[in-house]
Amino acid sequence: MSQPSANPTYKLTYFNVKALAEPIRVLFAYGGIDYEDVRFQREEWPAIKPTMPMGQAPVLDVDGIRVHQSVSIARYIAKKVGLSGANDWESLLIDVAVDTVNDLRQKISIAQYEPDEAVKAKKFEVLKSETLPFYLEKLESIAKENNGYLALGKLTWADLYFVGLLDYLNFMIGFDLTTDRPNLKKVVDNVTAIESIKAWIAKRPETEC
Ligand SMILES: N[C@@H](CCC(=O)N[C@@H](CS)C(=O)NCC(=O)O)C(=O)O
Repeated sequence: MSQPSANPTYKLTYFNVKALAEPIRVLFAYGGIDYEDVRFQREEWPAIKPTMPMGQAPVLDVDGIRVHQSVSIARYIAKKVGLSGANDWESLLIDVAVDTVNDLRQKISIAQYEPDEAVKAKKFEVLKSETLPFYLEKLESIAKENNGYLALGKLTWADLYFVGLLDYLNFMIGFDLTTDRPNLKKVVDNVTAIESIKAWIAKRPETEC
């Protein structure tokens, strides 16, 4: 099976939103890696969907070889930019943080994309009264233990993953999840203070989520 070159070209394809692609874009920005940021409109999706490996986006073309799954792609780019673990144990702790943030994302999504309005309202009630307080308290104490990071007490791709996803989570839930969570806010501040990421945030397209 063909493999990309040592210095490949990258093309990231996704809807014109931050959502699942933004952690990958933030990682590219952090590493100063050039890539083509292809964004399509919702109306274009039905024609694009059949061309996707699993009928979903985002996908990354690496030297023209197409891969899917946003977290796997983020982990791959994290290795390229030096934000993954130094050994298997460190990598495990980073993955634990990433998977916990992703679990939270999935729980919010289940409520957000519920088609029945009455059921959706009920799901949001449970989300706001039980699920969010539980997850946010856990994540807040993880960030506290790690001194404003989500793993290893230093910057890893788990922090960029969380911050990259945060606008989408906030959009779905309708408020800023870091409100009254000073240590989670510190994670955001630590990531957004990085010059290359600050520059990306300043120049990226304005999107609703
Ligand atoms: N596990 C996949 C999920 C991808 C996913 O759910 N993509 C959504 C957009 S956020 C999608 O393509 N939706 C359109 C569809 O399924 O038709 C990943 O993380 O990349």
